[in-house]
Amino acid sequence: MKISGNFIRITITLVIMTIPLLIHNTLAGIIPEPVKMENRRGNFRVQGNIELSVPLEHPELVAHGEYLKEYLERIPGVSVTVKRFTEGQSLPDQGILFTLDPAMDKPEGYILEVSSRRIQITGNDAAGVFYGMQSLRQLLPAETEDPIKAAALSRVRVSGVYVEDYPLFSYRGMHLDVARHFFDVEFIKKYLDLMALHKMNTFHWHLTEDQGWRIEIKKYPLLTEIGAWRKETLIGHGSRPPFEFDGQPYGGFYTQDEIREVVAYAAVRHITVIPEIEMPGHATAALAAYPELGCTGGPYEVETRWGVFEDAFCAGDDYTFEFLENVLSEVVELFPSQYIHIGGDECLKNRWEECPKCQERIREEGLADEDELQSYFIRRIEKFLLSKGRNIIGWDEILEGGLAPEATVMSWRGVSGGIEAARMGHDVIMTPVSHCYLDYYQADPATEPLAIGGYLTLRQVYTFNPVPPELNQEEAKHILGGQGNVWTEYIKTTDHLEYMAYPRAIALAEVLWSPRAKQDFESFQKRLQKHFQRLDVIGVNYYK
Ligand code: TNX
Repeated sequence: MKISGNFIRITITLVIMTIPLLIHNTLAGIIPEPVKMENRRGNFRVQGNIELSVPLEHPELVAHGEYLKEYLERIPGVSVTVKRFTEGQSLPDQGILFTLDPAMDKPEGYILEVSSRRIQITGNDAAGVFYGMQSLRQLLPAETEDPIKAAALSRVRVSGVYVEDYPLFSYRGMHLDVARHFFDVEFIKKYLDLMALHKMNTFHWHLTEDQGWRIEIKKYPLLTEIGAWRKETLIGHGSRPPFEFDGQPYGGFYTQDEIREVVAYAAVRHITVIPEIEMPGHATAALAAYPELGCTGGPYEVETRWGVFEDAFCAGDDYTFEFLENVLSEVVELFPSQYIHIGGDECLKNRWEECPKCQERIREEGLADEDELQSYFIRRIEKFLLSKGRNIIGWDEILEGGLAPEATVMSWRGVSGGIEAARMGHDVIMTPVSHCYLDYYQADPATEPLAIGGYLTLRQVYTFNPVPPELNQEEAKHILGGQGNVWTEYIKTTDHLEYMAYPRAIALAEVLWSPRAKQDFESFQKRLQKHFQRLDVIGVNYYK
C-alpha cells in the first residue's frame, strides 16, 4: 500500500492540533470556566520575598493586595510586601502586579497573566482584580486554603497561563432564608466566602418570615424581643394533623452592628447584600410583636409550622405603612444596595376580604379587587423607597393586580412571570423552582435527609439558562441574571445547609458566569472533582 503525501500531511496536522488540547487538559481547571484560557511557558515560583505592586491611583486595590498577601504568606518561607507604584512609571516587571484598565469595557472582567517572572492581574475595575485573584487562588494548591495545611507546602509554583475573563450575567446571586432556621454571622461569612470563590456577587438575605423576624429595628424592639422567637418547631413535613412539635423554643436575630459587619465583609468580596423584608404576607412574626398591624388585631403567635398563612399586614390601615416606612428607613441605612427586596409572595387575601378597612381602601382608591389592593400596597412601598433612592425587587406575585412602575421581578414560579415582566420592560432575576431551588432533593429521597420535596440534580441545575428562548434580543436585555435559593424549613444545621447548597451552587455559578459555548457538563464534572479537594480543605460539607 502506498501512503500518499496528503495522508502524512493530514496526520501530522491532526497530531499538532491535538497538542494544545493535551496541554490544556493538564492545566488546573478554574470554576467558573473562564472566557479564554491558554497556558504559557514557565512557572512562577511562590517563594521568598515577593513584592505585590498596587497602583497609587487606586487605593481600593490595597485591600485586595492585603487579602492575597495573607493567603500567600500561609506558604512557608513566603513574605509579601504590598508596595504602591505610580502608573505613569514603567510597570514593575517582577513579583505580583495589580493594574486597572477600564478600557477593557467588561464590567467585573480581568486578565490574569502568569509567567516565570511575574503574575499580573489587570482588572476592568476593582471587582475584576478581585475575580482575577479568585482564579489565581484556584491555580494554587488546595492546601493554601488552610493555614495549617499550607504550612506543609514546599516548592509551590503557578504554571504559566493567560486568562481573559468576564461574566455572562451581572446578577449572580445566592439567597439564604435565615428566618425558618437561623444561621449566625460566622456562618454567613463562610457562605459569603464560598460565593466569592465562585465569583457570585449578590447575597439575597431573607430576613423576615412567619416563623421569625431576624433583624434588629431600633424603633420597634418587640420585632426581635417577641418576633425573633417561636415556642417550638414542627417535626417532619406535618402536611396534615395531628402535628408533632419538638417542644424547644427557637430563635435568634442579628443586631444592627452584626448586619453592618456582614455588609462590610461582603463589600470587600464584591458582594452586594440585598435584604428582604417580607410584605404583605409571610409576616406573622411581625404581627405577633405588633398585633395592630394585622386586620383582626390578633392575638398572633410566631408560627411553628411551615406553609402559607392567612394573616397579613392590613392594607387598609395607614399605621401599617407608617410602620413599614420606619422599618425600611432603618434598613436602607444599614444596606447600601440599590435594591431592597420587599417579598410580595404567597399572600392570601382572605383577611383583606373580610376587613372593613381593607374594603374601604379598595373603594377609596377605586381598586377592582384584592389583587389590585396588593398592587396598591407594593406601589406605595415602592414610592417610599424610590424617595430614598432605592428600587424594589419583588417575587413574581407582584405582577398580580398590576406591576409597580419601577419594580424588578424575581421569577420563581417558573419563568413565565419573568417573561411577562421583561416584555413590559422591567428588569428580571430568574430563580425558577425548576433549576434554582437548592432546598429540593438532589438525589433519591429514600436515601436523602428530609427535604421540602422536588427533585433537582446537579446536572439539571447546570442546564439552567436564565434567558428563555421566547424573549427577543431587546427583551432579553432585561434578564439581569439568576440566583440559587436556599429555603431552610427542613435545614437546621450548617452542615446540612452546605450539603444542600454545594455543589449545586457551583453549577449555578458557572452557568451565570461562563459563556454559553463554554458550558459543558462533562468538563464541569471533571473540574469539580479536583475542586472538591479545595472544598475539603476549606471544610465544606458538600454532597458527593
Ligand atoms: C416558596 S419561593 C416560598 C418560600 C418557601 C419555598 C420552599 C417563595 C417566594 N416562597 O416561602 O420557603 O417555597 O421551597
